[in-house]
Amino acid sequence: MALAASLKEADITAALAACAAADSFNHKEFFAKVGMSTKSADDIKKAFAVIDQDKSGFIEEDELKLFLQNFSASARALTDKETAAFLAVGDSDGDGKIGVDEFAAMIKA
Ligand SMILES: [Ca+2]
Repeated sequence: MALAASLKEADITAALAACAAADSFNHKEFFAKVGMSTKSADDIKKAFAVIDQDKSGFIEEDELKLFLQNFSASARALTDKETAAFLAVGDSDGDGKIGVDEFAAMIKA
């Protein structure tokens, strides 16, 4: 995976293990554990481009739901509840999707 290449495998494993149970995903904890909180703005833009699978320039709800699978193909999908909560945190302009600036703000918050 393109995202995994810029992160430590052990960090990804630990971050995914911490949210293995349904409804246990916490974006702040995940971004910190996986090592994204300390990444440069440029690296965060690259990560955004991977998660934005259809290259629409936004992370939509369906892409957000499969967020964890960008880190490991065998990771679970987020539950509807987690996806909605994640979107609500990131979507500061209320357009129902997450832009690159909103994504960066969420990681650095
Ligand atoms: Ca998209």
